[in-house]
Amino acid sequence: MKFYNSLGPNPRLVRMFMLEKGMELPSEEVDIMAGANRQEPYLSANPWGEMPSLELDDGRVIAETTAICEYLEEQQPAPALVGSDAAERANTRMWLRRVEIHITGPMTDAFRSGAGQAMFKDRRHLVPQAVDDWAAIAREGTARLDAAIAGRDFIAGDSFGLADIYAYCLIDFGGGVGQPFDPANANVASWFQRIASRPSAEKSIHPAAAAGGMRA
Ligand SMILES: N[C@@H](CCC(=O)N[C@@H](CS)C(=O)NCC(=O)O)C(=O)O
Repeated sequence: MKFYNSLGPNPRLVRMFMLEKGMELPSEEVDIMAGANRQEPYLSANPWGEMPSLELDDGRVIAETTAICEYLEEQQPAPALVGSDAAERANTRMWLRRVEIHITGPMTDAFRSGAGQAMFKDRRHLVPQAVDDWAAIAREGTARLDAAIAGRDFIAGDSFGLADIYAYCLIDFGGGVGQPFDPANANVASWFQRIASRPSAEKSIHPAAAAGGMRA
């Protein structure tokens, strides 16, 4: 297998997942700041042009972070970060979708059309007039998450897993690009610190992140 790696919260979350699993894979760096992910040879591996992706030994390429993490979990089930039975896995997927639809999706759309506009203007259809609304939707989603996790340590229940890794890496990134979560969300704030204190949180930061002033 080969992991196509780069700066960014999405590759970071797969790195954090692998660190938690104790997995190490050969990797190839792709320079997203220079747009190498939008050119050959990367487009032959992943025509969608986004990072990260995982090339399997038979040449097939899996993209989308949660699909990559689920594949890695099937290769190495322990420790279970997606779930150890069908109900646990479904519960993780439910929380991943909730976080993505209500928080991280609108947050990253607001970033690309707002603070990240210079980088993304020739890469995506941007909607600058929607930036404030997307950011507001992400804030509302964070408040809903805050209420939902009252009384428990982790997003999907009693144990740490992929939903925590996914939400943490994206929310941490948001804080560095002008969309910090409101600390009045006390449950989210203590959950965030709980995940940040895991060694994998700092170890998963890309070496180029500091230069770009990013948590990614
Ligand atoms: N939904 C995708 C998101 C991938 C994504 O947006 N990756 C960013 C890096 S964090 C990227 O490739 N940015 C550069 C670009 O879009 O050109 C996933 O889960 O992998």
